[in-house]
Amino acid sequence: MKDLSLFLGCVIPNRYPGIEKATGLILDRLGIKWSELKEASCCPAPGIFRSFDKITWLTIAARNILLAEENNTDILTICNGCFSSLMDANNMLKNDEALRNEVNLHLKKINKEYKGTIEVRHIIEFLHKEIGAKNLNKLIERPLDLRVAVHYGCHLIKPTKDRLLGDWECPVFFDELVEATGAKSIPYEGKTSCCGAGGGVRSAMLETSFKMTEYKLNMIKKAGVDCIVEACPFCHLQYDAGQVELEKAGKQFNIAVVHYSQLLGLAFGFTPDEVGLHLNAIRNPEFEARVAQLQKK
Ligand code: 9S8
Ligand code: 9S8
Ligand code: COM
Repeated sequence: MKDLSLFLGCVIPNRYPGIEKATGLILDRLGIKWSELKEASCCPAPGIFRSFDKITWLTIAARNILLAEENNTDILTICNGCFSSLMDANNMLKNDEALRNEVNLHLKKINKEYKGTIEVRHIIEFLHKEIGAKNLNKLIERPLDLRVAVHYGCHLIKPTKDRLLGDWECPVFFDELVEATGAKSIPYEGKTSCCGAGGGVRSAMLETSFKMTEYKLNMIKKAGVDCIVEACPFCHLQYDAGQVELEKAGKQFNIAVVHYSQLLGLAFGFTPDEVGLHLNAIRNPEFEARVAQLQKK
């Protein structure tokens, strides 16, 4: 296995840098060799760029991928959208010579070439395949006996033919990793549906986007959980900042939103502040008190 270049994308550095910090903490704790992918740009976001112009999307993605090729590392993504763009672009370019040549013609203008020598990984898929839920569980010092609503997000599981992460109608790999921390994944209606942010919906149709988020939050609240766990900063933003927007319309949820890197960080004994939960718009004191209590055990 190659070392990893961590691809941050746009939302984490700009809105939730705590997720970056938490990811570094857990990778170090797991003894995984990684460094930040320097000079990377937007992946570019699949829901926006891929929908408008395929070659532009592919060329920008190829430039990001070749930065990792130059370091002889694989790419690790901690966002579903970044995973989708970089993984799909990598597959398309590896398997289609004509497309590769066309993209390389553009890259030649900056003296770069995409070769197709590395893999693109997503933190959930990576931990599940390379470490496994059972092994991860053995490393947990503070089992987090929490009730969790797992949100997969669209791009982690769809399109199914390109993801190969398991049965997408009822995927379990993410739940298994969540349960490895000692938490319990609680079923809820609409679990694999969209948070409302992606595919350009948040940018183009804000009202529709919030309707989708409200539906998800209602179902999650009904399930009676301590927090939402996702693995995508865009979903994180939609659930966290979205609750603030919904509050303005008189709809109160007050549900803590936690990226998987942060959850695993808590299970390794790092404090909520150390994993960046203090940067969330929604801070649920009951949730944090519960975490503190579990960490003392
Ligand atoms: S980069 Fe630019 S907008 Fe974003 S975070 Fe994830 S998807 Fe890729
Ligand atoms: S769900 Fe539908 S498109 Fe997506 S992955 Fe993250 S943002 Fe939330
Ligand atoms: C969602 C990314 S994670 S995008 O909005 O579909 O591009």
